[in-house]
Amino acid sequence: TRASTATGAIQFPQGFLWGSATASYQIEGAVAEGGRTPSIWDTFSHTPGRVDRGDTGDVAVDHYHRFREDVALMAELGLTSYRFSVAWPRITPQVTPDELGPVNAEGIAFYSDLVDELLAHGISPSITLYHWDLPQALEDAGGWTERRTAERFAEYAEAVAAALGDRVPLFITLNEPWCSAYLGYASGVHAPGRTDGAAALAAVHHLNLAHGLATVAIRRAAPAARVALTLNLAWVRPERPDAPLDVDAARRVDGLQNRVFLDPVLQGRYPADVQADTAGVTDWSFVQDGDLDVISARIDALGVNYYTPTWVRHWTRERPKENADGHGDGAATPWIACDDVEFPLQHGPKTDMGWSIDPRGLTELLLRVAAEAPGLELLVTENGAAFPDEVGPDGRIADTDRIEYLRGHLAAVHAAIEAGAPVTGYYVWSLLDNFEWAWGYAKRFGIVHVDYETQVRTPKDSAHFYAEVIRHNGLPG
Ligand code: PNW
Repeated sequence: TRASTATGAIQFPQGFLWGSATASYQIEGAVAEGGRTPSIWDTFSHTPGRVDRGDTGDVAVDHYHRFREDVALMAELGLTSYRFSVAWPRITPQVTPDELGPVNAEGIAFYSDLVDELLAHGISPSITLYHWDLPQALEDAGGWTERRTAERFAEYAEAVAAALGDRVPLFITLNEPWCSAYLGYASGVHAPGRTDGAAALAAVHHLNLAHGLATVAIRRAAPAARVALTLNLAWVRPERPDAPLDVDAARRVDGLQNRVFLDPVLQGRYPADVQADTAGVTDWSFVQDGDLDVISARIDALGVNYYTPTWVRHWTRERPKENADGHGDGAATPWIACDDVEFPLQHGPKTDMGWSIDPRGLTELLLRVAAEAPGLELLVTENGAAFPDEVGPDGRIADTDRIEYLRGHLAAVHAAIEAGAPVTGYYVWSLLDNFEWAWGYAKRFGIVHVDYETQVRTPKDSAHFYAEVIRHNGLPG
């Protein structure tokens, strides 16, 4: 049955999940409460020079104390699902590389109360188990370069699933392992701030392994729950499709961003070209017998995060590298063995991140994954835009640019569904303005404005727009 009506309105399938997403360190604050110990983001944000203006998540938007107010807001907007992450250091604050340590009842209680509050408002919780707040004690022993981190992660995931799995229908193991591995260990713009390509590739594998081990552990602890993985896949385009060197650059970027995560999970193997391209950096001896069987454990859904397309071009030393992705230049790059690749600047509209706006990429990515993993359910677990807010004299925030961004990308999701991609939900990033990692509070992604002095929440026009979308289960014609 077609999902569109004849009037030009766009109608989503019945039961489509309408959500918004957040992450623990970006919103919770209360970093020293409830028995929580430091994560790598506490250490990183408190290291001078790492985060814009020295911002930290110490207070953030105080969600730890205001979660009931925030759930009431979600209910007002009509959200049917909410994706949030659990802070690992709240759950097992004493974890060491060799031992998980005791499960902290206060940590479990916070998330249990949040889950109950959501369910009481008819909102379905989707839990991300790792959105980048690794316990610092594990980083001190090597972090994701260390195999034992993956083993401890699976035990932590099992503890959360055992405590909440009776009420939580979906667990997402990892959020964007691309960021954790390459921004954390190669370019160093995210915690723990290391700049070592070999370490980053070891991190890629141990994150994949962590996902696989956790998938098995969650199924054991919570047989009724579904398990997913969220990737930030890139729609990679060669700037000159007829230039073989641009096409080869696109192949390598696609390998490092997409296939090094998709192939092991979906097919149980690492892409041979990526292993060959990076042979000068690492011998991949961190991959042990049996690992790929674990990593390819069946998942119930794949989460796709999409913000912007990735245009690539072969680079020669005649002029400075262009750097439209914000990562390609400088001494440290996340792009291993891609010294001859640049990210050409694009014309056209951009968000406050400098990310160009092109909803086609979202359609293309969803269709690609649908073709590669026939029948696998897909979720858009993040999509959204940062724009500077103009608070009007009446206190209203008329973020028409964000509304247009969302409208275009919702149409793109719908186009993918029409073309056969089994997409069952969409989560706006983000519910609230929050701590935007290396950018601190300078970038605002929320559909709800937060005054960082008073912690007052004000729904922007985009929140009202989204509420209308949810009410209609689609976009009015
Ligand atoms: C994602 N990059 O992060 C995260 O999942 C969110 O926590 C974050 O707030 C959101 O997107 C907006 O940035 C990314 O630099 C952070 O390529 C940085 C990059 C990509 C994703």
